[in-house]
Amino acid sequence: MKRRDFLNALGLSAAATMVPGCRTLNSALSAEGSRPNIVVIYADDMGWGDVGYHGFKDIATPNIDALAEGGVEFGQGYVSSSICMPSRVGVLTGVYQQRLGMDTNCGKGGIPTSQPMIFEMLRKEGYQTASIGKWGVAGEGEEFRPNRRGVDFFYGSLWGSHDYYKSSTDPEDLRKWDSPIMRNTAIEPDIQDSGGYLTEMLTKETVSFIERADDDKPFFVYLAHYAVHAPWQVPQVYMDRVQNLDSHDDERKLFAGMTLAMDDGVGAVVDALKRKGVEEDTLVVFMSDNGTPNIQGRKPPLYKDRGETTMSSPGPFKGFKGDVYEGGTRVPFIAYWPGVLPAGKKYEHPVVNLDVAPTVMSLAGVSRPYEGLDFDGVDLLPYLTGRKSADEKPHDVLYWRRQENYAIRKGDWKLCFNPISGSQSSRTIQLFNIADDPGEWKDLVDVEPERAQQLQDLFDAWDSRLIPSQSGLATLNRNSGYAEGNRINVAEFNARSLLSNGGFEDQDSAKGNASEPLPDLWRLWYFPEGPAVIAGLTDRKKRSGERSLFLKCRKGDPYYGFVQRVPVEEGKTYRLSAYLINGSGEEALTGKSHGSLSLQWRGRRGPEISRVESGSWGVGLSDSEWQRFAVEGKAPPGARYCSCAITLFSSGSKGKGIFYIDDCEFELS
Ligand SMILES: [Ca+2]
Ligand SMILES: [Ca+2]
Repeated sequence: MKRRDFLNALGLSAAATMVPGCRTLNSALSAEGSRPNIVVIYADDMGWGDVGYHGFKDIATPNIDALAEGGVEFGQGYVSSSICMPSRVGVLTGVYQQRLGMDTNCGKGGIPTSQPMIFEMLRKEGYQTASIGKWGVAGEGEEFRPNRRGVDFFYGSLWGSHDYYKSSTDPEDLRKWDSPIMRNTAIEPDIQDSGGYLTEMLTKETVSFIERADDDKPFFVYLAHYAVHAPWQVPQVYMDRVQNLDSHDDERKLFAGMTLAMDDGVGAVVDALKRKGVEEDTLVVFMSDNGTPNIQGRKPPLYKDRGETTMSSPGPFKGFKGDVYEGGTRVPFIAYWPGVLPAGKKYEHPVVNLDVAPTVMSLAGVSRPYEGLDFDGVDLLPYLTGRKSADEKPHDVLYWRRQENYAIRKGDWKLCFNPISGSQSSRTIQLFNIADDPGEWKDLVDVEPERAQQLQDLFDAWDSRLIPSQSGLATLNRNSGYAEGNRINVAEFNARSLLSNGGFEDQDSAKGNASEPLPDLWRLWYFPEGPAVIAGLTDRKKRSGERSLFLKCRKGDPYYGFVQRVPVEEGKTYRLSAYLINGSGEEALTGKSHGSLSLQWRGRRGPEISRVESGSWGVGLSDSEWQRFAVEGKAPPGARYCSCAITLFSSGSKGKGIFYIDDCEFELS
């Protein structure tokens, strides 16, 4: 591209806008008649409170802090997903990963080859490209491997996270924690052979790539550190250097050691740019792929409470990795380019990792992908250099969706639903004002019902157009009838009973052993695993609506029933009730079979704490009148879940052993 065309492509006139105290952007771009180099450093599982420049004193990140001081820090920098793989798909394509069917971590599929990755686009524009560290978007086929996706130099592992001291040389160990370290397509010797530490090895390879990069062509390096993801491993040399930090516990200090090793690497990369004389010709982006995980450390309890600083820190935010709360999605995010981007600027409008690819591609003179979907992110440079006015925002709306979790942010308002956030799921749709309450501790959904509904509709308009997930997991709460006028009523949804569909009018409720059901829908669960339980929806006997659920008690099957796990609050009293009726004539439940309704209290993980059971029912069950059974109990200290169970011990039923259930309810008493 001729220089004039290139500048036009960037939207720069000959008299470009001056950035106070900076070179003009076009003088920087044209000084050597070449395009800038680009370094994107993507940390793993680093939370908002894990960098010094956010004001945290129990962590040491002098080199990352120096990037913020010498560049632009984003006060509201988001990732498009709060877990590894989808976040990486977003940053490496500039497209909402859900539009490519990649909403969640999975080993299936891959970034469609019809959608160019940043490497493929930059290579076509004459860049030398490197991907160092965690690839993490591997997919099943060879066509998804880095060297097939525009990467000139690859060093790292194809799959998820990695042991820092060990690797395998067996190509079959692809998805293990010690998966092979690859140099392009060849497997490297074991890490344990060299006594290396993976964080340092990635730094060394990045520095080496920069040193040997051809001076005639710009380079692009994507450095995807495994740090600071588990496992919790760090050499003593780093621990010695963090001894003086004022940490609230040893595990936070260990985490600080791991972080310091990565921070050293950031410094080494910037030093390499300086030594090569290209620091002012290089855009450096630093960010994390998602926020603080909810499972941290070695000391029980491994599952942490919202707002708790453990090893990694979510700072002031609620939420963890995996959630759509700010603690999962708002991350450290910096753009550094001395002389071009202002130094020490704090940019406060929301931005997202999807902006990285369009920003980088604009520097290469490309405004949209050659094929496939257009960018959802935007070129941030006009916003950062003052070519756009200060009140113009890069994004009107941002969206998040992973399986059943979703969120939308428009202006300062954010609507979100976190039903699959482990033991701290939310069963209602929530509304927060992020400007007043960035931590999302004050739910305003009842205060601003119209605003909540507008955001829900806006979300559904976007979400209903998404394609199915390549993971094969269905998104159970997608409003796919939105275009036909179906609307989810937020107030009605939030007012629903603790467990819905106890009347069994919905086919989903009869699915056996559903792996991760919505927390508020009855599901069939049976023990032991094995031959399919004989149960299902029927209209033969019903108390309400069109259907009830029948269970057939086979001789020899020791135990089965109908169970649902529901989040509960300790100290509150709950009541489970259900209507039951026996089968008639030959199909009736007979013999010694007996069952009960029970409330089984459970903590975050692990065994039951205690239970309460209703009186036993069985052969006395009427075959002509529906009978109501109920059990009530107070959630004991430590209870986070209640398993609501209608179970039957089936020893010795002489008939066909069928009984029916309808109109189950679980409610606050
Ligand atoms: Ca991650
Ligand atoms: Ca019914």
